[in-house]
Amino acid sequence: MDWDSVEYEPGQWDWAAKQVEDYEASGGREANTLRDTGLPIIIMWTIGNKSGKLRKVPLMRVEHGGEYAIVASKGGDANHPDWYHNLVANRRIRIQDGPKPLDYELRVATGDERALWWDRAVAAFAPYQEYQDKTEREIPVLIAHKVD
Ligand code: F42
Repeated sequence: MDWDSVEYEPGQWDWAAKQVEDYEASGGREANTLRDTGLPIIIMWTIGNKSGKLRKVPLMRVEHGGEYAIVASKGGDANHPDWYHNLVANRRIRIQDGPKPLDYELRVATGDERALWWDRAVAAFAPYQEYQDKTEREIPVLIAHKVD
């Protein structure tokens, strides 16, 4: 995956796009929490499955043993976030959790693995449970592991 050759297109939610901009500009030293919660975030890179453009998405940091949960909550919206469809089409992503983005590959968490990671996700960010309670859809959880 040659990320450098892909054009970046910021998302429609200005506050999230601004967080990406500020995080990158400071190498992750600033804009690294969700608003004033003090809870850490990461930046995920995906390729748009329709546009072919680079999409950068701030997400809560749910990390365990070098792996990360990607929780497609969108605040408990009735629909999956747009970027979720990119992940279904292409499992290769980048995650920036510090000074530079690194390469990861995703698997969809199901059964016991999903239950385990869901508990980790809620421990990191309690509102995920409220989001799940208010939507009919099961919030997708994907696990990212490091690749070279
Ligand atoms: N969202 C979460 O779902 N989970 C989190 O843990 C989370 C944490 C978080 C922390 C900080 C922060 O600033 C934001 C946070 N968000 C979290 C919000 C997250 O960053 C996204 O803004 C949110 O999930 C909505 O994502 P979205 O892709 O649905 O955004 C829409 C509004 C959007 O901008 N869409 C783009 C657009 O231009 O309309 C398209 C994005 C895209 O990837 N398009 C694909 C393409 O080909 O380019 C096509 C996708 C398709 O439909 O097939």
